[in-house]
Amino acid sequence: MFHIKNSRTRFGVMSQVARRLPLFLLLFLLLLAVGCETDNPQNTFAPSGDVADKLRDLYLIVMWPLIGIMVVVEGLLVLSLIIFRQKRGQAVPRQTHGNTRLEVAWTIAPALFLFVLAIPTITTLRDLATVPDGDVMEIEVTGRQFSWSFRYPNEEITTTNQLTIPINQTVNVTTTGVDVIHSFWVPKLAGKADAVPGRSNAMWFNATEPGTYSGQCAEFCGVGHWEMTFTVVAMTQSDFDNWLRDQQAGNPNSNTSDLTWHPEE
Ligand SMILES: [Cu+2]
Repeated sequence: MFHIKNSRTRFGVMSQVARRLPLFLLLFLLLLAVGCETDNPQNTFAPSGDVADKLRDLYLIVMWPLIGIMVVVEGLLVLSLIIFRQKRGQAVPRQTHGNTRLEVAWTIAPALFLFVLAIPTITTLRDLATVPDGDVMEIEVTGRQFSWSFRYPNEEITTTNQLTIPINQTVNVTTTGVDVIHSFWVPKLAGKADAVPGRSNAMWFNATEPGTYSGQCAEFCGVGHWEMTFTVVAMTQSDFDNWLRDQQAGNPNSNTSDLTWHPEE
């Protein structure tokens, strides 16, 4: 057992901790900075569609005030620890219990804050639940152990593990599963839609920039869950029309893009 014998050893331990503090802080900042990498193919902070944009905005609207609150609360806590710490030879201070006015205040303040936050949250939820007016491309998404199929009911084609769409086109996916619950997720484009056997969920999104977006099953669905990746390829309308014509003609070379996402690309 380790005993702190007297105040001298205690201060010795403290100064050792203090000496290593910069190293710990540096390590902490390094870990924090790693999270800022924006090239990640599934980075929700670098959205490429209107839905993912709205989700990121909502996240930031909530995040910044929360960081402010954390700094104030933690700052007051640390300041109190330093200012009111026990000093040598000091008598036990007057003990107080409860402060009605203060308690009412710190109950009402967070309630008000949550109420204010509810406004952008509900607005965003309503926006995302309503498919925008205009031309909508319907896609029937089916998740199975362990792949995805995408049926285009109006275009009468089906693809596997790759969903090709035109840019700036509202896409409405209807998801279902055939065996267990899966979840359709393309982080840079939209949120998640569970693919549940026996029922269907719907979600709309679009891609505002051409590109290949990596998606994956976001619901653990068995031993092959890790390989349930897919891509959404967004292309210009004319490229899409060509692709679609090839698909409908049954051209075997038309769907040549890799079916799974390769991180090294
Ligand atoms: Cu899965």
